Amino acid sequence: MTTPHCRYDWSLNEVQALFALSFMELLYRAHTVHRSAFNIHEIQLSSLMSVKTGGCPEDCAYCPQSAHHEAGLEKEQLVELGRVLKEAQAAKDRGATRFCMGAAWKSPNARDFPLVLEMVRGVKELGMECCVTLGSLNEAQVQALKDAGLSYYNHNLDTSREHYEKIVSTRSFQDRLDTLALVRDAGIHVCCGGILGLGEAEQDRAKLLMELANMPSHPESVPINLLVRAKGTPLEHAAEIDPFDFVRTVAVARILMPKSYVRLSAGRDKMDEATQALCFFAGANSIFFGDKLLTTNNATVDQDLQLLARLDLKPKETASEHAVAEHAVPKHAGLAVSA
Ligand code: SAM
Ligand code: DTB
Ligand code: SF4
Repeated sequence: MTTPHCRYDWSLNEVQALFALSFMELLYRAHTVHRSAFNIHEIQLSSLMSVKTGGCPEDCAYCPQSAHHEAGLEKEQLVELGRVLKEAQAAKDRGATRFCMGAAWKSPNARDFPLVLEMVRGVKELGMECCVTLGSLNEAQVQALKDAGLSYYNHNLDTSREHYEKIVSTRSFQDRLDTLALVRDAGIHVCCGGILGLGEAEQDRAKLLMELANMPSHPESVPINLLVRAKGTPLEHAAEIDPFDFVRTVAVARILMPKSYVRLSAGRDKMDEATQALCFFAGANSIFFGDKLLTTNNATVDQDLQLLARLDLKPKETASEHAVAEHAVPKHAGLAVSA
């Protein structure tokens, strides 16, 4: 494996030119980058659990957990620590190295936040990487998560800045960037990606990926979700996207962010296996593993184990705690280092 060069100054023209490559040329280039940075036979497995479901004050058009839509979900309280740890242990036993917990919040509240910190500590004690997604954070919350040992914070940009306004009105794209900056500056790994199938144009996909790739450091984890068209949401009847366009987006993500884990995320239960195989060839090297995502179904554990075996892929065995992405400017560039 050679060390691929990471860039942080991609122009929209350059990214659009990648999307415009012939499909075979794009896949060839993405796969070449992929094998220069990773073991192409390894797939990282993350398991998901919803620790606080439904009743969210935000109005994200795609989300069944928003209180603004009638998706038929019961609003639930924060789940108990014991249940979380039992699920995390079960996820570890079936081979997951990362446990991700999601809460349907605009931002964490003072009553529940200390309990989430307990969950983070508990998952870390099991020897797993821990990721949470809790909405917007302030500096004190970020520091508390860091002190609890949090490995990753998931906070998606979802789409381009321009298209974002058509999808969410209760927060701005800039709000998302602000939380991401706090998380990154605290030294917590960033998990940040998007959703395809929100009625966006190819240019919106290019802009989303450019936004991610031009951050001061590449998000260590980049989830690419295919919209789960949940009943009762405004996007319930959104048009299906061409699976090859999904593969293209994964390929461009791999080229722009050579050292990041690119996760083939929500939507796999409706994606045929050949498409998933193309995504793995194009550079996806992580999946959500477990029968359920947050509130909707995932591909099942049995299906996934069979798929991995048929593709000669194996689960990544150890948690990749160390950063994989490098920084545009070395983190301590300002400090004099004398020989
Ligand atoms: N409330 C927090 C937030 O939005 O930041 C965390 C939980 S939220 C469910 C986490 C992410 O799930 C969203 O940012 C979005 O990218 C993804 N998501 C939600 N509903 C989805 C759907 N129907 N299909 C695909 N991805 C979805
Ligand atoms: C991400 O990018 N996808 C996950 C996770 N981060 C938190 C969520 C997918 C949710 C799919 C719809 C649901 O199950 O509610
Ligand atoms: Fe709430 Fe997150 Fe769903 Fe938006 S995506 S409605 S913030 S749970």
